[in-house]
Amino acid sequence: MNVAMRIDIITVIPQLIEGFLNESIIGRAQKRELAEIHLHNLRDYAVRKDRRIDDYPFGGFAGMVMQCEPIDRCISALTAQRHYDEIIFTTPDGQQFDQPMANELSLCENIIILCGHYKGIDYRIREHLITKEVSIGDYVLTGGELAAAVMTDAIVRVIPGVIGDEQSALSDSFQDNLLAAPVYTRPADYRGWKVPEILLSGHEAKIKEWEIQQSLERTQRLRPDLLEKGKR
Ligand code: 6GU
Repeated sequence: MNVAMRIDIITVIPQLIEGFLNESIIGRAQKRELAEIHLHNLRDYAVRKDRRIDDYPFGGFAGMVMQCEPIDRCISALTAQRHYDEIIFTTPDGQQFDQPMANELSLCENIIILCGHYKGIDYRIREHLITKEVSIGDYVLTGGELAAAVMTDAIVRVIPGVIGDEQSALSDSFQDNLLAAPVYTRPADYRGWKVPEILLSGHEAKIKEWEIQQSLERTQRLRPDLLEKGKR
């Protein structure tokens, strides 16, 4: 019996992630019990009466820093209930998130994603509690929530059964370091813009060959770096 993968997201702005989780493919994955995603408001674990979870940095630097105690209390409450395979922190200086990482994380039973904010979190949390630091790209977001949403989406979508057609996730762009071939639907001729003849031929082997060739050509032209990556 398969149990749903569980993702716990710790954030100061749960509303930012909430809507997206309950919609479309990710919402359906949860209803079908293929994935279980829980949001935790870090302010519920605040130790101060004003529910603040940040404070001034030692050393007189600019900005605010998320304190150890609320984060430790929240993570401890979770780890007391079950084992977590990874405790992830979203941060622009983390390891770059990509398809192989999404695939790997989708095999986990339980993961925590802690969303970074302000100038960052007290570094001791990163040293003692975090097992993996992840960035979604070389740009800076105002907080880790969108990064957590991006990661959750990519992870959940490769869980077997989440996407209707099992083949479909495997034939994605990036899944084998290749960009996907173009796709078309009816009508075969729209304003004189024609669908490639081969796709209408019904010749399965030739169509497959066309798809591979298109895939290679587009990768070579648009993302030659992926072909290099594939060789490693
Ligand atoms: Cl994970 N967090 C923030 N704040 N900015 C980012 C990011 C994460 N990944 C890319 N930019």
